[in-house]
Amino acid sequence: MVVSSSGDVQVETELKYDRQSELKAFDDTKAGVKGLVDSGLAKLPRMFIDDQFQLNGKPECSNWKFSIPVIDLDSVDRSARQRTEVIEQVREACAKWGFFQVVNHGIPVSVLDETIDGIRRFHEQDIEEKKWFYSRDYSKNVLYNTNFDFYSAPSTNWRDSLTCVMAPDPPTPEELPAVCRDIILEYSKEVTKLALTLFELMSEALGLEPNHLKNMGCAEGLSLLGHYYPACPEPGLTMGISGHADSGFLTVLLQDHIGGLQVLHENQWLDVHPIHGGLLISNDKFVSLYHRALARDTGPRISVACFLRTQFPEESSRLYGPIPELLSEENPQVYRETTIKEFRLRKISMGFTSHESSGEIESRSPMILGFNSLAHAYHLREYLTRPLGLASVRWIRELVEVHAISSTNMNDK
Ligand SMILES: O=C(O)CCC(=O)C(=O)O
Repeated sequence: MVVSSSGDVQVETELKYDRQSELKAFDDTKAGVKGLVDSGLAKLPRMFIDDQFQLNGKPECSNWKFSIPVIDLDSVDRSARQRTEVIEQVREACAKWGFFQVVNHGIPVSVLDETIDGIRRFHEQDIEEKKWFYSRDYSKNVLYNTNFDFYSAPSTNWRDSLTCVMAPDPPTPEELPAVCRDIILEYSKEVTKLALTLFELMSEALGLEPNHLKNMGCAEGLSLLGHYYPACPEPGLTMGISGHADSGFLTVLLQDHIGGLQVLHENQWLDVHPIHGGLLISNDKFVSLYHRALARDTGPRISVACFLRTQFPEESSRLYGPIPELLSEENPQVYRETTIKEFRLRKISMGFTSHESSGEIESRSPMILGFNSLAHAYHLREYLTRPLGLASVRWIRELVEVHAISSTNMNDK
């Protein structure tokens, strides 16, 4: 065929592009994004280019009008009055944002700094040492790779991650990478302690007994993800982590000073400026916030996400659904119950990028967008099969009523 216009050239190039082969060749190196950067690349390989981000990304949209709530946990055990004040702050932050920063949380800053350094050491060690951990077998407790949804996502994120499943069945110390073993064990203990405090506060914020969420098993499973985002030669073309909402009960996120994390609030992407010694808390109760991390031309950026989630055996027939104590005639059940297996399969098949790239967010009806934020609109579909029962029953009910789809989905067992 004679190519006579730039349009035709484009079509021809598209036809020739074999994404799966490019992915496979990259995956086979086991060197991750860090390996690419070390090889001295100046332009982004095609597999990383995120067309949707270029169209919709508007990366610099921080807005001074909003600031993410910062909650000081110092006074939580001082007096009943001070505890009540903190609980009220938690309730409001969870309901309005689904995301807040905590300071004076009890984890020494030296532990936070060493955790970041440990994750850096892992990713920056000799490739021959690191390769042993490279895997896509998520039945393993410890592994490293580039993107969990690597082969299914429409574009690859500029990020490598070390995954360590620390509870309920922790790896033996020897299974953890030697360069960060001690600090991963120590940080996991500290995060679990903090999570128990937060679950108490959240239970009380819901009007439940302090131990309610703990007794439901919310703090039994812990996965730690140590992300490494190398400096990117063309940060306007790709994402560090695509927009998503977390699927566990609670996430505790530690980030270094580089920045790049953004949350979607009232239809705007807001920068989450790092606070040294602070931790970000995101949860699935009230609102589960849509967030993402940009690729930056400075770096590496390091973050450590700890997901408190259920870890019952995948085959367990245990059903998760709305908390019975929160249901009433005024607040009837909106989500159907589901098993962990069903939920996981759905999450894996959706990946991160599918929501944005499919245009799902952009194509919401004006009514939904007007009703609340884009983040909420995104959650509508996911929540209907969400098993954890921690969502705001009242809010979801209203949203579902607006779209009159409640009964269809409730019956969709
Ligand atoms: O690196 C970050 O700041 C975000 C990480 C994140 O969103 C995740 O691990 O789910």
